[in-house]
Amino acid sequence: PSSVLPGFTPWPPELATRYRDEKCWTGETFAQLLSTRAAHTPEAIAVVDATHRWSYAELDRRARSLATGLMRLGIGHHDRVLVQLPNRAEFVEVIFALFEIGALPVFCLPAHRESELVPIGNASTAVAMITCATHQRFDHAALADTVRHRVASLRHVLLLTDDPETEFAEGAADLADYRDEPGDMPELDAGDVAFLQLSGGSTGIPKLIPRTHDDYLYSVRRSAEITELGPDSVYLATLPVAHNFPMSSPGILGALYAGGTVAMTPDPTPSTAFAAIERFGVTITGLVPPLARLWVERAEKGGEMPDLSSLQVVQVGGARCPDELARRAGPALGVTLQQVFGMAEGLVCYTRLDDPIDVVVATQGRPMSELDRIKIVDDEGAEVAPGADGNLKTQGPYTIRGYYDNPEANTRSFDADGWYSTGDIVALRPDGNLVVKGRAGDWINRGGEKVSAEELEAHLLEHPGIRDAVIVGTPDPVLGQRICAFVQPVDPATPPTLTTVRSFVRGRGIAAWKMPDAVVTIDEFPETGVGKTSRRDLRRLLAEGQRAQ
Ligand code: J2J
Repeated sequence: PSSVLPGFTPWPPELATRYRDEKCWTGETFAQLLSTRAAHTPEAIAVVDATHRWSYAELDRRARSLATGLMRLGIGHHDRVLVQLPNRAEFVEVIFALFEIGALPVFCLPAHRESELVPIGNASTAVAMITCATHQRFDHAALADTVRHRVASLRHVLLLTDDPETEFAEGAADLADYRDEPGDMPELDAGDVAFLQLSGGSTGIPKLIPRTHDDYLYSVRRSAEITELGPDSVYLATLPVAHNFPMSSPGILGALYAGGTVAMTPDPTPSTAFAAIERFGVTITGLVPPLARLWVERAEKGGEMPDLSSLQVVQVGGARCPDELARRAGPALGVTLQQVFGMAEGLVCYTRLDDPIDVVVATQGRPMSELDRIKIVDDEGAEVAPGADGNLKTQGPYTIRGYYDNPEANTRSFDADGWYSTGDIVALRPDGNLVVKGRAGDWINRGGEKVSAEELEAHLLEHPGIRDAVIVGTPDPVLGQRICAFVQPVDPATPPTLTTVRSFVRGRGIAAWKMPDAVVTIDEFPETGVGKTSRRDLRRLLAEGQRAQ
């Protein structure tokens, strides 16, 4: 099948030709990548976790086996499938099974709950959901059942379980029952969409990011080159692997591209992750700044500790890494630090492994491709003076030209010439490296997890004791930003407390990282002086007031 996915915005033909001529887009699909590796180094270890150790041949056979079972269920080309799995070997098996048949994984996070999963399921008109029965004592089978009832298109729920005796709700089946004898796989086009990634901090209709085999494999290949991956590399998936960063920068796909090994850990804290590093001989991993701080502090403390000597590179990204932390990280962990500034929509910047320490400590690096284009503009769209702060826009061989089936979001984020507005405020140094200064958009970056102010406000407005609410990101030494809820109570005599607000929003089924960190009661919201109150101005005002305290 070679039809174009409806709702996908392709690159203009002349650019597509250029990206092919320049050998960015090579025409290889993910399924071909895996089968090539399996043919060349069948015995090499592709994936390990606490209980699995699969060679490339084994992974390839498993992926085709599951693909065959999924086809038996009627899942096929372009069908969207919600995938909500923690960091375990089966994640790789499942996504490659879907890649084999041209079905599109929609990458959900284990922390997502029904408030996220239902809109994602509906926006993608998903036909199936693949999740685990339980994870960290949470009943994902029950969650999937709720999602199935609220997403009309969802026909199948497949559950990964460690216990073959488990009984599921009606309409759910054991994933293991679909591991069939591998059959023939369809021919696929590398220009086709391979999966849908999620954009951080979306409000309303989720912004789904369609990535093609061609464009994504290019970003994976360049990332693997820049991080110098090879057959001896062992990448530890520390962050939730559905995130774009551990998936592709270079992430698990980079490790597989290079013929190396993917190691999975479900728990990123030093006690578990350090043991995994020793056990699997991990050479590289990626962290968000708060996690990097935990690791650095644990390593600096010294004492009895697993052997980390295999570790060569630690990447930090997803949120701004404080210079002070960047300076300590390399020596503390005995590694080369690499800063990564990327986005699921495309553009990824890296400091290079041989960059001077000043660049590694104080910048978020430079685009990975010669063909990436960036410009930094003021609020009127004019390019700023060299070195000045401005809004970052980008386009290039692996940056999308539009969200999936979302004209409204596309009007906001993409201009007629195909420039994507990242929402990031950055400055370009004379040496070509970018420094991330902040966000123009209304979402909060809480240690790498993105939270839409508007989305959380909408939840709070449902609270019977809250008349109005404004969510603001306030500075936090560890997380970068924390979530502060300004609330105007219905009855000032009994204002809602942090505990009651948190339990209320938790009850609404949202990801735990979106919980407010603080609640500030306010009698009246300040006017912003432009007549009608703009919530964006209001947020800015409250944030400034909070900072001044
Ligand atoms: C400051 N802000 C950063 C950084 C991302 C690699 C690495 C990260 C992501 C990611 C990714 C930052 N310093 N080093 O997809 O492939 C903020 C910016 C950006 C947004 C994107 C990858 N690294 N950010 O974090 O799609 O605001 O991707 O626009 O989740 O995170 O978020 P996301």
